[in-house]
Amino acid sequence: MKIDNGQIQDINSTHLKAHQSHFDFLSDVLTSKGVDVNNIISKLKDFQVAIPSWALGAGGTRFGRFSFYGEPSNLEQKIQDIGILHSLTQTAGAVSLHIPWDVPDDYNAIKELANSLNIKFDAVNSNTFQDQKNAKESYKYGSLSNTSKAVREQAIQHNLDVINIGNKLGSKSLTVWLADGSCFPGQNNFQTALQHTENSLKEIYKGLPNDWSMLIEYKPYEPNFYSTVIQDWGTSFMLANACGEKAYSLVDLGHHLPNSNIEQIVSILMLKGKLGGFHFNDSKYGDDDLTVGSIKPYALFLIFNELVYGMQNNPQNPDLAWMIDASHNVKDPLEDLIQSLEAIQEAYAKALLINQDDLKDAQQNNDVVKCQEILQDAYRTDVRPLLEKARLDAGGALNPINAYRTLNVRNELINERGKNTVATGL
Ligand SMILES: [Mn+2]
Repeated sequence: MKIDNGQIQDINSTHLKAHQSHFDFLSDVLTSKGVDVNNIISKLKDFQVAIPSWALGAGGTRFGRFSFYGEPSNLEQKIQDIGILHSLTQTAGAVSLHIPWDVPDDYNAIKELANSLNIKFDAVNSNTFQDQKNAKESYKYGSLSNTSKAVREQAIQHNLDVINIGNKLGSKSLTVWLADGSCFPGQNNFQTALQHTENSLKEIYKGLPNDWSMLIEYKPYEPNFYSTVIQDWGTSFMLANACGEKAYSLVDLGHHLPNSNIEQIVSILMLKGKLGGFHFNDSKYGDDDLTVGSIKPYALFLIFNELVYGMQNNPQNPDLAWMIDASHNVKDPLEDLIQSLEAIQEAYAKALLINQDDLKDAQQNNDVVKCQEILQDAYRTDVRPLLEKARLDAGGALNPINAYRTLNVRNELINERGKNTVATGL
């Protein structure tokens, strides 16, 4: 299924008048405060978030999985789904492939399809957290950190293969997330495990093309429950430094212990020029992979404040690879992703409202109350008309969820694909 622009324009026409009056009002208010509204809209239009190839089907838990009808059963259909998201939201202009779940059969055909839908290939993700069919060695006790050289070599080779696959598609970065760690005290020697991991990453780094970057993700626990080799941003930062200038840390919002100050982590990594990628989701208890902004929208806003500050003040930090890394147990995956994209844009727009000069003055004068007023004035502004305007100008839907439902997208997909399709992934 492909949504054409005429269908979106038809649906938009019924909401245009309401949008215009909301936008005019907000635009007047913001302009009177000295905000450059057009600049914010143009930044929102430029902000594209990659959709991972594993997020188009229903997610599961270790207790089970409830499938969602009409799921994409191959890479072509997954890219078509991202095309639907992108045509409605105009903010999902990239796909992040997981290897080996989504290895293309025909590279040219996949590239052409993505190109026709305006979708780029973002970071490619390796998988050494599962054993693959016919694999010689097992990752049961770790991959890049394993005590066995043969296992480490197999895991290194897999990452090199992933780089090759990504290179054929135009990707420019490799994301490494390791499940390596231990479930019980004494199982691992912490130092040996880290040393093996560092050496293995250096081997992968040697195979990285010059214009590529390597993104090192961290996570404190799960699937191992006593220790994780790359448990936190400090470990990821150390490893990135050890590998070289093309290696960076990747922050996944769900990969922190409760109440971690993620905005501070983001800020420090950008100061050091080492924040390379970012995975969006939300959580209440652990790595819950819930819809972005559904639980802690204010924390998301504070994180975006630091991201915006870093993008404006830290030329030493590269452009970031943005991706949604969420799972959908009970929602239509496409509707869930639309809600996440909206929440990301909303937090970004609010962060862009902050007058950084005023904030700096207030900080300089230790005017704590004023600092909070500046942040919360931005946070309390309903920026949705700005998001609508950015989508409208780019050819997207004023209200993507409404358009998705009006166009009966899920029913169309079920008619095309049937009820019992299953997407590859977890
Ligand atoms: Mn992630």
